[in-house]
Amino acid sequence: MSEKFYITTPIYYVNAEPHLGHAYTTIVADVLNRFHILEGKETYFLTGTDEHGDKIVRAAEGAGEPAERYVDRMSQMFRDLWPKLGICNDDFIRTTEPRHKSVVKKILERVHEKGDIYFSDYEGLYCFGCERFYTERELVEGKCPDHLTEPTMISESNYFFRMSNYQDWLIDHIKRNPEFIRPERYKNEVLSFLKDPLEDLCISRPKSRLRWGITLPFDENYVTYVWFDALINYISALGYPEGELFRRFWPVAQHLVAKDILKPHGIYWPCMLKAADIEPYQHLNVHGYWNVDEGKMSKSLGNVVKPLELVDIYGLDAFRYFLLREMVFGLDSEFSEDALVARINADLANDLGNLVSRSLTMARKYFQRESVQPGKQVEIDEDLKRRALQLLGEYESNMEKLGFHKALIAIWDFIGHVNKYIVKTEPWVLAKKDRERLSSVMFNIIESIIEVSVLLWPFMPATSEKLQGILGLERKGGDLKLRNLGLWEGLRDVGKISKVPHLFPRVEVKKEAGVGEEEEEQKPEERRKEMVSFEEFQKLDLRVGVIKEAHNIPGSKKLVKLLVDIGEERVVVAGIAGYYSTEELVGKDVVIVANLMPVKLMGVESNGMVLAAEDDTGVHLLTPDARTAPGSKVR
Ligand code: ME8
Repeated sequence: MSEKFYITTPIYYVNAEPHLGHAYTTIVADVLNRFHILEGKETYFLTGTDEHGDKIVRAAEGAGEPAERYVDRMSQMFRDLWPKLGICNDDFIRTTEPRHKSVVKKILERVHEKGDIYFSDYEGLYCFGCERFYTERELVEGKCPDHLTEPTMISESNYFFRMSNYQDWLIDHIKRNPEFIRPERYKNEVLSFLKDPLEDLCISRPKSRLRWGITLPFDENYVTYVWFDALINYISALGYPEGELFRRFWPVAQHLVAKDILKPHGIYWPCMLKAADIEPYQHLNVHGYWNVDEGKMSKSLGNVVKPLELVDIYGLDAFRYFLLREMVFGLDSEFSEDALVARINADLANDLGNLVSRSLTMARKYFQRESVQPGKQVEIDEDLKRRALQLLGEYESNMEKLGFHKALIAIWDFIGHVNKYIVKTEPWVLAKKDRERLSSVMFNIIESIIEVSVLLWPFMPATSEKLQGILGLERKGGDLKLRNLGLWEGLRDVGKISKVPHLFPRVEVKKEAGVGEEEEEQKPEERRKEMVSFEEFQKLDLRVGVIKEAHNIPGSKKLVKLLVDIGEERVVVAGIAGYYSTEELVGKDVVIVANLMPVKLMGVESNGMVLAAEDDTGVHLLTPDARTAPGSKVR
């Protein structure tokens, strides 16, 4: 029997349209799900919508619609969005569905029968935004820390869940299962919260105040608190208690949430499960926030980023790649369109785009499957194969640990090596004089591209499938498993190679300054400068150099710091960050102005200027057309 994997996203509130944050969590869940498919596992992926509670009632009133119609319409927006973001969820649950309501009632009955639910008078400070009571201690300057509003004093009789009964068990469980809540910072946050005695959880709302919810099975006059209702979706969707899906997938359940809902998932939910005699989930994976303009995205601030608008402009795979490459899982990230464009130009148009277009165009021209028949001797490039295997290992271990950005860095590192291999082996020269060797070289290149295409599938499914389609691979997308890689035998499936489309067009960057200096956009006739004498020209010391190191400059989107060997080592700052990745710059031959007055840019002293040409397609470094010794004079 194959191994299993079950991943969930939060079920999103339907009081507002989906935004970048919802898109990110759901895309991460999709990436994880696809990765486990590549590992050959049987997977299940659940998302959905959270539709009860005060907040929803108020949103429906605001929209002038009955709650039923409002939640149907809003939930459909989420459901419609996911396929447009390449999301392949197996189920979509709504808390207003009968299949969910009946499980909530079952759990309530069970916990009630056990004696873990009691009725009591309560007076407390209530935040309508969070839909929960706050203790004085939790408030910041008397206000709700999330909504920054003063809570309202409410006095009423309610039902309470004896969460405090499970505090010691939970502390022990977290300590014995260090990966239960991850990354570690969030585990520590929960443990630190558990240092103080847990208060029991108020799990009901009187119908006199709120009717929009699931009626308590043991008291007609109350509805269930929205969090107690919502968390149960993770098992109701699996058909708890008898469902086949529940039996198969619950033991391997993993939740994915942002840090805003750490407490309900890290504390309430495990205690609820324990009280209902259900095994706890396996992992709670917690990520940080996407911030905009240095603050959290929020409808009231008017800084909500709409995912589909970005996808329409930049394409789905570029968007998915950016989100996963840019955010370190667990930490916050600042969203900016400039950063997205820089990634598209450097990583996708340049590195991946170049590799794909040059190799597959050559493959189409020089190579078809017949060139490498099984049994025919090919010379495997051991260095490339070793790197490919190493990549496979790094990829798997990073993906398991939610280190998505590291997995992508490892793939791009490999792409850099394959690009170098092509430059070194010069297949276009071999095509004229050594067809045998050409077969071997193309074999190594195509095997590398097959590996890249498979590893990219979770992140960029359409691109991956397009690449595999060009190669005429018989098995595509998730059909190729990780265990098929590493053997370097994917070629057995390669068919007729088709025409190579342009995968990632470079995005034009408006108003970018020229290399090394700020320059206003000028009309061509204004660009022509005044004449200089030969003597004046000779004052310039132009040298050939080779880039030894390249580093991004923190806080700058445009500048990179280069260490250039021009016979001696020079630090040069260049405005090319949006056009080249640092990995790609290392090893490049360039021409520099070696006697330019030093200048400090973003705190780094630059001792020279790298020459580059700029047109509508971007900035291109000037390079001698044959290897020239570093330090050679340019005349
Ligand atoms: O909390 N950055 O629903 P919700 C990253 N219904 N992720 C973000 C984000 C941001 N700025 N903003 C939102 C609820 N998210 C409850 C959940 S589950 C049983 C009930 C994502 O619509 C992130 O996943 O407020 C966060 O946890 C979730 O949306 C909150 O969605």
